[in-house]
Amino acid sequence: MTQAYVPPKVWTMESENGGQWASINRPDSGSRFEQVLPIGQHPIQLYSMGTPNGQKVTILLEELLALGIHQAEYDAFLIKIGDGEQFGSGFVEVNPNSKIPALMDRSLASPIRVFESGNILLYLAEKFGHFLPQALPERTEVMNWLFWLQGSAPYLGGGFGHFYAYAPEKFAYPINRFAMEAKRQLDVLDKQLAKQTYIAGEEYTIADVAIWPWYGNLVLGNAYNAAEFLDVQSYQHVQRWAKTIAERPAVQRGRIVNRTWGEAWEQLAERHNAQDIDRVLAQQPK
Ligand SMILES: N[C@@H](CCC(=O)N[C@@H](CS)C(=O)NCC(=O)O)C(=O)O
Repeated sequence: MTQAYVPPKVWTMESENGGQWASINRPDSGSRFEQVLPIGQHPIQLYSMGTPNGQKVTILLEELLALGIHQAEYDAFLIKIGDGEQFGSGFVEVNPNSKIPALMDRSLASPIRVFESGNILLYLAEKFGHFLPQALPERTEVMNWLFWLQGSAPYLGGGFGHFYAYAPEKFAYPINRFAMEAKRQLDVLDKQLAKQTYIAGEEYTIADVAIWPWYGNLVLGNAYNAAEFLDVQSYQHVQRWAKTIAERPAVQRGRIVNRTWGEAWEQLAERHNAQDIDRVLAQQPK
């Protein structure tokens, strides 16, 4: 057995821990350098990256545009979180928590900043009046699942994904703990989706938009190289739901925005108009 770790009386940061994201992590917040964020021509300015949290917002924006809502036109600028761009003064003004995604709504006389991806989904759904039912019981069920996702995904990403895919070494204790939790969460979703087409009922809502980039990508084998390890095939209702959503044109468009890895046809660093996405998707092999 390796020597047990004995915590010191007071924790201090002694060195980088070597994990994939180690160089950007520090125990303090706030801006680290001066930065002016670019502003494009559209009312909505998004500063993001094509991680699951980023995909939530670009998928919803593309869904709104697919409904013909031109006011949802947006510029999506890439924030390279691996290079620490979220710690620039401009980004910190939009999100003091230094995490993507962050959005500025410049359609108003006094622009509004919106951060936290779940809140951005809620803001856009309310602003444009789509993907969130108005009646209290149905709306509450959507919010139940939106909050569920915001509370649960950190165990999948920061817990399971971190220790299984990104940590400098494989440690049994956290991998066992978070694999169990990830599978428990998948079972929650599977039981819910056994009863109905979408997460919150028969209607596709922002709850699905929030959950798919995390748990949909996971069961489709697009996250952490963990499909076999977590036996994702066994969650048949989540599989059915994930595939149905993956077929939506707006999902296929939104998932590639601010993404700079994967196949060439899934990478679009910045989006300023619909043709930017069309051009990339046209490279997809038939
Ligand atoms: N609760 C936040 C989480 C956002 C988040 O964790 N973003 C990650 C990328 S997916 C990030 O910006 N990480 C950069 C960092 O931690 O410095 C949300 O839902 O918006």
